Amino acid sequence: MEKTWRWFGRKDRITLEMLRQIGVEGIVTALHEIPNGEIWTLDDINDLKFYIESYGMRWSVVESLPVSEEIKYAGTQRDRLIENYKLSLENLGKAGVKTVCYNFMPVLDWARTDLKHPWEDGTTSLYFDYARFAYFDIKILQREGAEKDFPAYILEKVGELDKTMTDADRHELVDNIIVKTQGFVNGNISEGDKEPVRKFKALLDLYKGISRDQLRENLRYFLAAVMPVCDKYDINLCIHPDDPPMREVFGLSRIVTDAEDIRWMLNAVDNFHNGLTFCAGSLSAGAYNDVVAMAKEFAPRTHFVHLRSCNVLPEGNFIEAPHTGGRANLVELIRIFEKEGRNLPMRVDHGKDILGDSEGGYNPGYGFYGRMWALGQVTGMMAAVNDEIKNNKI
Ligand code: DNO
Repeated sequence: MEKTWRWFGRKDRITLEMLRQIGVEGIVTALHEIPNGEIWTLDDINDLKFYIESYGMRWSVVESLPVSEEIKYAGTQRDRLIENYKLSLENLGKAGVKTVCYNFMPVLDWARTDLKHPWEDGTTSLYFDYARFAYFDIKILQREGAEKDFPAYILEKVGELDKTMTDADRHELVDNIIVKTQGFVNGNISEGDKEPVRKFKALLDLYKGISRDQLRENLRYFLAAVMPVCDKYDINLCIHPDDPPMREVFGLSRIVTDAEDIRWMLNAVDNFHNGLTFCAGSLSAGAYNDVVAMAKEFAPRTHFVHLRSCNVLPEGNFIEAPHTGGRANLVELIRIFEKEGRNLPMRVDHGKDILGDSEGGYNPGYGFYGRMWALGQVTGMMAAVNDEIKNNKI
């Protein structure tokens, strides 16, 4: 696999010079300053591409070319926005940037409740606490009917939390769930927004009455529309699984959560260019996902790999584990994807915050030392696996 790194553009404090020194071969990035739905011009793409190349690396993957909410809920502007998406894809194709990651999660991209969950060794990692998530939904968003979506033991915990949560705690929870984890990935809510909760509720309202089947149909419609451009330029479009892989969040369906969902979306538009970002971290957060079996099944349609692992905890919680642990079994995944033989771009996904990362002002999960440490570990695993392959041991 090609060792890549998610880099947030020229403003990123982690420079391309630093990345080259730690063995990074390709860059994963986006035109982060372009608002969702607008066209990525060939000039803007080339400008960033040449900058990356001037450091001896290539722009391997776009993460993400965001799909506008209107495309996901089939609003009146859907076809115009799909045309824009196609033009952006075409420009990427012309520039030779040919792996494009996106997701189809309504309103909220990935979800975490705690950004600095402490480990005994003094490091921290990202964490999902189901009761705190329910607290946000029921007590802060005050979403109609939210109580019905949670089991009794969680409702009990929400009641307990309500007795102890301070205003500052509530503020932090809002920040963690809909601001700090979102601004840099999808732009629906950004840091500095005055009333994030109100804005968020308005976005959720746009999806009222959209069933799971309808959302699936909207994904199929989008894929069918963009595939001819992908075919023409040989672009591998690869959907990111829903993170966490829950079938419903805030009353809205999620449609890329397990093997059955992925099978459905690959068959809905059965084209090699309609593929998957195999995010081992997202998938391993679902106890029902056998991540290794999924990798075996979907490797032929995987175009991009995110290596990370989770531990599923009781009561619907999960924690991001070190890359050598957790339930994803990264060694076995590396065997599967290396044997695929397509030099798939791979990035270590989030790292733990170590050695002062948490004071570094990085996007949550994207510190420097933690990810560098993980990349070192994965580089070692890859070397061992490639030795196994070379010597016919596997
Ligand atoms: C979080 C990321 C996601 C991912 C997008 C892809 O760290 O894994 O935000 O980039 O969902 O579209």
